[in-house]
Amino acid sequence: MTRHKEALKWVDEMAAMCKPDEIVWIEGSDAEKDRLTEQALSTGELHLLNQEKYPGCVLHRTAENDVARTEHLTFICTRTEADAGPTNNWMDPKEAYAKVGAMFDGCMRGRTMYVIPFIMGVPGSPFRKLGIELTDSIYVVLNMRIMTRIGQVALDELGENEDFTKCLHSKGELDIERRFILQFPEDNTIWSYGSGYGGNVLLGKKCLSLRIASYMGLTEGWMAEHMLILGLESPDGEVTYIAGAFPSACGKTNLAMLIPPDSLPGYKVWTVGDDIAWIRIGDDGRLWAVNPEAGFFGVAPGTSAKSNHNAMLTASSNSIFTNVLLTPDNTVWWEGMGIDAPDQGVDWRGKPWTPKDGENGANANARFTAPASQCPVISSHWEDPQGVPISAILFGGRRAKLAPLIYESFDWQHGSYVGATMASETTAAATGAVGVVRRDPMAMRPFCGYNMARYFRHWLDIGKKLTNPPKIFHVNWFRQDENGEFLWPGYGENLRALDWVLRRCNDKADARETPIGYVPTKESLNLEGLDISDEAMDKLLEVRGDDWIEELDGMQKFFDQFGYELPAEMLEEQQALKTRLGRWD
Ligand code: SAT
Ligand code: MN
Repeated sequence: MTRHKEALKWVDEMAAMCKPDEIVWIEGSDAEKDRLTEQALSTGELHLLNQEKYPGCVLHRTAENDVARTEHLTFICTRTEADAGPTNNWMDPKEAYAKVGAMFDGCMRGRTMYVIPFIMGVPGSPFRKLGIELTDSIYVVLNMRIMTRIGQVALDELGENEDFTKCLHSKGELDIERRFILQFPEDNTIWSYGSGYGGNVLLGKKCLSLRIASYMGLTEGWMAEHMLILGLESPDGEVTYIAGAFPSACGKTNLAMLIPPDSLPGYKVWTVGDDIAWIRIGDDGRLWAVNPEAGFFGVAPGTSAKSNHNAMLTASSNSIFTNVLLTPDNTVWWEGMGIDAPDQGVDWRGKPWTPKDGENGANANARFTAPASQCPVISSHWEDPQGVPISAILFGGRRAKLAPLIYESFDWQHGSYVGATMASETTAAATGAVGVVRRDPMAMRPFCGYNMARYFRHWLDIGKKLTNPPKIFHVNWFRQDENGEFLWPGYGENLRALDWVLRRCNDKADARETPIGYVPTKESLNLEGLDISDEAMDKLLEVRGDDWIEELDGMQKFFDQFGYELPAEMLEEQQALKTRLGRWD
């Protein structure tokens, strides 16, 4: 337990509200993990997988109505609506505490409340943040154990009076009509009710490390971003760090663990993080990034030995699989795993399944939770308390049309505009329609804990303080031809774009200047050993003025909702792009 008076008082108060039968403080030991796993196996909450093939691995199925983040039930609860801004759902904190407090009242009767002290970031780092999550779900405890650093190590950091984020979670009745994910940035508090799925309930992840942390970053002068971090080692042995913001389920984990193709010898990619970066200005005027997480919560479907062998190896032991197919030999399978489907199995709903059913065996948003330390290419710097220095930032989304394979912005301000106006087709990571283009600035639309116009301001302000800013690029692996076929092979071949980034950072690659930024000349990309037609390359590097002029409308509409809060620099950039496009043919 702890001598932290405020923590003890808060746990008491929440227990008085939720009325659990029992309260258990999590210490983080292996014996405790075994005990909890046993218990969850005995109730069916977890299923033990084939321990020869998947040692230490278990399977969990969430409720059918609870398989992805529910953005429409996620609220930023600030005193004024303007502080949440037009891209967030807002609820008055008083109303939110009363409304959802009534749901929490007595919700843990007959259940145990687990108290999970946790650290986002590494122990002893000046940049780590502390939290305590109260939950009635063993699945949450075991996931938090992988994704964060929990138990005694966190209590040690908490001491008697360190700040911490108060995180309260209950599965409630798993009723979508009684489900709320509430962030109270001004109170450093998170309440999550009625869900048992990933991002809704592993409160250290999106809720703390992005929504609450983005607000902390605003007030404390740093940035919490939805970014992977990788180290790119070039043939001469030098490692350059790149951060990349992509919406959920757009390949961040794959890029962070990329395996270079044989035709590009000498390169190596080292993983620092696959989802979240906390970024600060170093004494050297550069940006330095840490990964606050300790594990990966990766999308299973589409992950294969071919697309991401490192992820397959990372998740082959001590991992939790959620909503995948269970095979007759008691292992896991999902669509796009690169091996034939079993003749039969138990699908993510828990129902008998055969490939002939025509239905997916795994949910499209099925996940694996795996310890980062097991990643074969984890960077030796992934736990450096100061983080790693960032030389380039990538923004990217899924765009069938418009955005070329890669382009470089003119400078930080223009790069911030490129990030602010990025858009992507929606994926299965959140409930709702899939494949609809929506604006997703810096891939932070679902995760910004305050008014997004002020978030843009923050980006611009940070840039002004950098004497050595990273270059900012936009990438698009998902451009399609007229027949809807992807033009770019993706995966390991994405290294060719990273190689161009690296050489741009060292002034060693050509580009042509276009209205949207610097686009590679075909010759400046290393296409050695890649089987791709000239026409496909032309299409991939094409910038069509008319399409971009059309795009300006959507960008303007998006900006309009912010009114006077939108930084003038954004309109300046928008106008400058318009002018450049007008002059271009
Ligand atoms: O469910 S999570 O929010 O953790 C994953 C994602 O959507 O990126
Ligand atoms: Mn994510």
